[in-house]
Amino acid sequence: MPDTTLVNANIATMKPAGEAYGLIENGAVAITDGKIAWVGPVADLPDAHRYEATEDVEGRLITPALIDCHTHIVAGGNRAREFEMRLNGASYEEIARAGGGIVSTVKATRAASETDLLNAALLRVDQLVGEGVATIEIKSGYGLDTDTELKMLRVARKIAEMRDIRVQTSFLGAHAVPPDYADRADAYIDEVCIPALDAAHKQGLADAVDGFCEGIAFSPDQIERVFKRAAELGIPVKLHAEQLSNLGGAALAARYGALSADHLEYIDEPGVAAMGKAGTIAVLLPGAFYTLRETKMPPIDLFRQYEIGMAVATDCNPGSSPVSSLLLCVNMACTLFRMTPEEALAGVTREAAKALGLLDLGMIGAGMGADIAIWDVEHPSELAYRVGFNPLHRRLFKGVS
Ligand code: DI6
Ligand code: FE
Repeated sequence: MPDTTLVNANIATMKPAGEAYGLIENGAVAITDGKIAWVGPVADLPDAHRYEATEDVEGRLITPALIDCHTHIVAGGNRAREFEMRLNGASYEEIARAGGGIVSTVKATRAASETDLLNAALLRVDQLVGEGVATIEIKSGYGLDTDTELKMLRVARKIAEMRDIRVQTSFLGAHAVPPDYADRADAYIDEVCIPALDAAHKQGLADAVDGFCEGIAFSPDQIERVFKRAAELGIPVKLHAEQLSNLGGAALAARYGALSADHLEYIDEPGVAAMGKAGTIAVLLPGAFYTLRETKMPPIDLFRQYEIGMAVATDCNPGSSPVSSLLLCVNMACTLFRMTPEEALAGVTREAAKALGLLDLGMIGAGMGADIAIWDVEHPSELAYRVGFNPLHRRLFKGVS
């Protein structure tokens, strides 16, 4: 792999201390063997890196490549008709009776071939890659039977073979109670979810375990049974918690040392405190907030007060967040949640990496992976400020474009 040194860059290293964004003006980044070997002002560049192939980026902004740490990007079908029905006045019940909602995505995902699921997902993945994303998390959860959950996870792995992107999978068997187990959620957990998790683990398909802790999905007790098995298997956990109501899911996740608790509009202060103690990252999903026209904000000030790391992700899914632009989510995190542009950019880099347990990504520093985005902007606030604008100049994945 050729060694390269990028020079004449504004570098948002996203290191937490010091300058805002960890900004280095007129900087250089030296890349060796897919890793960052050195970063600092051009004037201080060591001779060893000065004689490598240098590339003048002409004052452009360099950031860590973006990380989308919460997606359901593998899914069958779409729910555009349902979106349209709702806007034509149909009620939620009417749509459900017409076979809509999450159940319709489960049906379509079960029916889809692996190739069809892959091709549909790649259209969305390519959008993200085109915006400088180099790592995505992908959940199962639209199968709700062992075969389809495994099929989704295999497709997620395949995406990492087909594109220059790193994929972290999450097993989300506890996403919804399938129609064949209506009113028998406990039986679903025991008979389907946990055996499917065991199978996914055995096949090396589950990097993490997720769940949906909500009145319309699973109770904290049911989620805890899944988390216990995850702990036995040595798999880290994360949780959709406090999206529509406060069931204490975030505190439960924190007790299991969760990497992240996600959504969190309805979290209370004890929940935030529990996350703080456990070092659990808050993953904020403004695309779902926007699509559902939610009005309750996640408590950003409490997260700041307890020094909770805040990540931002697309939640790309056919129902509550048909969003495949992470830059749009950065803007929405600022406009809808009042995060600062620096917090929002950290949310799709440094904090997103932590939410996935990938501690050698998300910052530009010696020893970190050389996943790098080069932008046609001068200052990082510009990445949060524009809507529907993609200023990506070039993306390096493991040091190579
Ligand atoms: N929370 C959500 O917003 C999505 N899943 C979840 O647990 C909804 C998924 C869908 O509607 O298809
Ligand atoms: Fe989600």
